Amino acid sequence: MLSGDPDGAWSDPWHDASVGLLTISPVSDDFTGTRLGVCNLCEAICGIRLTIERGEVTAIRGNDADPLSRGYICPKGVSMADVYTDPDRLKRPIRRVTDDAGDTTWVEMDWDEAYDLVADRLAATITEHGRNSVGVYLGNPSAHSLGSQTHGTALVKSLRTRNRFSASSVDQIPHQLVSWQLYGHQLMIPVPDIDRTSYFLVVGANPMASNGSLMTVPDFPARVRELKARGGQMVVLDPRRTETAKVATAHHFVRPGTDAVVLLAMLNVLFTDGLTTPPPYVDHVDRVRELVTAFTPEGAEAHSGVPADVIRQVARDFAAADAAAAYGRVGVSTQGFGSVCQWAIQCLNLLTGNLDRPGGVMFPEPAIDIVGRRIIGQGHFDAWRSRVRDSPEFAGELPVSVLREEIETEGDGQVRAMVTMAGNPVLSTPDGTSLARALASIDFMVSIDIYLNETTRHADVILPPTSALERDQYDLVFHNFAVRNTARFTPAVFAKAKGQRHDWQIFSALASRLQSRLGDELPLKARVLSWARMTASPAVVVTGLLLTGRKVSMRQLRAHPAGVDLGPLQPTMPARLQTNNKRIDLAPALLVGDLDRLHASLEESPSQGTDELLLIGRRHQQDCNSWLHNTARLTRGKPRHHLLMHPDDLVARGLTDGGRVTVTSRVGSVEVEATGVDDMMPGVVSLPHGYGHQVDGTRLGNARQVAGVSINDLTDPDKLDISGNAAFNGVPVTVSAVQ
Ligand SMILES: Nc1nc2c(c(=O)[nH]1)N[C@H]1C(S)=C(S)[C@@H](COP(=O)(O)OP(=O)(O)OC[C@H]3O[C@@H](n4cnc5c(=O)[nH]c(N)nc54)[C@H](O)[C@@H]3O)O[C@H]1N2
Ligand SMILES: Nc1nc2c(c(=O)[nH]1)N[C@H]1C(S)=C(S)[C@@H](COP(=O)(O)OP(=O)(O)OC[C@H]3O[C@@H](n4cnc5c(=O)[nH]c(N)nc54)[C@H](O)[C@@H]3O)O[C@H]1N2
Ligand code: SF4
Ligand SMILES: [Mo]
Repeated sequence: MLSGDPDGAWSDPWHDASVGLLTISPVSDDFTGTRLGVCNLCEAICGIRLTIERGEVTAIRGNDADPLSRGYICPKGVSMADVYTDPDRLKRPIRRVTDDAGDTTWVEMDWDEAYDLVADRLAATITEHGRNSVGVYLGNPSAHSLGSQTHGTALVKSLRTRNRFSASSVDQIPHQLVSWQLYGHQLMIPVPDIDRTSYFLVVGANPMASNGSLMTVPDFPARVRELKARGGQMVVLDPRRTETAKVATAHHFVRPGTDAVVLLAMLNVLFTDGLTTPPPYVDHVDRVRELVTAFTPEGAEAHSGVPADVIRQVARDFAAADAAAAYGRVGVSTQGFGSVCQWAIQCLNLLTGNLDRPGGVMFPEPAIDIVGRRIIGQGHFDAWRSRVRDSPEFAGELPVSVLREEIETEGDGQVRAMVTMAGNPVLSTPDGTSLARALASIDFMVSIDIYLNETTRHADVILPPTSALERDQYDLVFHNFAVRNTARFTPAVFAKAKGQRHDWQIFSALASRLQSRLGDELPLKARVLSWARMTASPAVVVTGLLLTGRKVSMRQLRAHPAGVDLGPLQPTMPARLQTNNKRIDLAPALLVGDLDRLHASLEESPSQGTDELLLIGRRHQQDCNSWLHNTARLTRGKPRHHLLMHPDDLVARGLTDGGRVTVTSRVGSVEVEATGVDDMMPGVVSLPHGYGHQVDGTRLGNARQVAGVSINDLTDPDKLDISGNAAFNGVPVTVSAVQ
């Protein structure tokens, strides 16, 4: 347990010991001046400068002195303080109480009472039904909170359940699987060296809106302008003419879900034209040559709609460029052949000598090397399978698409209690409405979240941690994907309010209570170590981890709160490879094996002339997955939840621009306004994810400003990539006028 007063701003003795004289204290209620902070809303991790008047944030700007973000900030960063001041944000634990009439109210409780209740219920479930009867789901902001990284995963591990789930399996598992297979570590994911490249191929990503992902690239717009100014090209493959496509030198429509054949056909062109120059530490190049002979540009055109000439030209230009970087993101990882796509993208970079080359794709060397030091494990696949569907795990997690059936199917190993942390799977995972039904039926659920949302409303107890401006931050994850090597530690701007807890304190308190209830399963030494780990603050953990890296110390970081520049990305291969033999197997059996499934799927292409359209997702600059819909600043203006479709597709169905339509898939149907735009590829429609906030006519605390519909009431939990990742893109739907 923690010693000291958990209500104090610095509650643990370790913290005070670590910071010494260089501590920047959180601002007091009457503080007027500026303070540096960091935006944790997306992967760009922009440094920000807050203007504070008498303790209130009056303006947020980008920090010009930040060596990575260089003064950039987007509209979400400007709104960061809106979350801090939001009266709907939860600050005390609440418990759901249902009266005899079935009406629900939420009652505040104190922390100790809440911790005890949660620990009692989880421990009782485990004692009665075994370890796997507790399911865990980690949402996206877990990756953006230091405390969650240092203490949250430890709590999850201590539960020792196989029913672990996260937003990763609706996002980037294909990248992780491919990196593990090729480079020996799931997070050894090369990033485009955008500042030095001359040819940037972007497949299924929209960094102009998303600010980049698995590529920490603040100020993407300026970096693209610079790329074009030095004569470089950016070529985009996307079924929508996106914000990124509009600033590209070329954009080509691709039929959703068919990128694998396009990318494999590009490899085919490299081989037939003799354009391959792989590095000496790569094996089985000839096997790849054989495998791609079946994928011709003409065949790819028939499936994807990308002209064969374009496929040839892109492959040739890519190989001829001084330095080229191929990059694919959510559009190509959340589809049926996500892993094949990511593999083909790596092959494109490797075969043209662009891996580990300045201007190609490179491996960042963060001050805390989460890969090389194995702070995060290498990865593994199929060490166990899900009970009902027999789906393999990856890196200790099962696909979240199987969660509903694991809760609803009776029997040994059934999930009877859930822990969710910083997530909203009811809106963010396939067939969310059915998942909501399952969560409503569960014996016990606890959510660690700052809002009452579509998911946490099913919890028995919600434990709300402090929000981002109240806690220390060091990006353990995103420095590993940054386009430049930098390091930055940002102390909390505001003191934790009385009666609040940091997320790491919540994890620590729950872990220790669970341990005492479940008995002394661990030997004394392990218990002492785990106590030390769980009671040391995140800042102390970071201080220690920085020591191991020897690139920069906590003292230096505290002296330079804008961040320390560690220079441009450098070649590190093959020394840094995490494979046993320090070589890359370009044709691993697991990925090659999936080509059979690809061939089979090409045989059964959908019949032409049907009424079917293919549904894809969409992100807007002012959205943040399913949250931030409670801030007026980010939600005003034209509604953006509409179904986008090509005007010809509207006309063909007798629909009018702006009219209400019913969109129906195998899984469900939604009613929404349709907008005709020729930015859509004909035959393709798009809805953003993270909407669909209306619940029984009442708005929850996370979204009083907007409603919309949830695209994940249409997406299909049966459609998975080989990695277990959900296939969100290319969902067959029909669209008709609302009757
Ligand atoms: N159809 C479709 N679905 C998608 C996607 C898509 O492209 N198409 N994208 C997918 C992707 S890439 C992702 S990452 C997922 C996201 O899926 P999730 O992670 O499940 O959902 P979020 O909307 O990010 O939910 C974040 C929750 O964390 C809470 N929160 C915010 N800050 C904190 C904090 O500091 N601590 C705690 N404890 N809670 C906090 C918010 O209140 C919110 O409830 O959605 C996926 N779903
Ligand atoms: N503003 C904002 N920024 C965000 C987020 C947010 O919600 N809002 N979320 C953050 C998160 S969690 C993530 S993971 C990142 C994601 O970052 P990105 O991947 O850059 O974002 P998306 O907008 O999902 O881009 C996916 C693109 O793929 C296209 N696409 C869809 N289907 C296909 C297909 O079959 N083939 C091809 N080639 N393209 C296809 C879509 O049209 C879209 O343009 O963004 C992060 N940043
Ligand atoms: S791009 Fe915007 S949301 Fe992302 S970190 Fe920067 S300011 Fe925050
Ligand atoms: Mo994501």
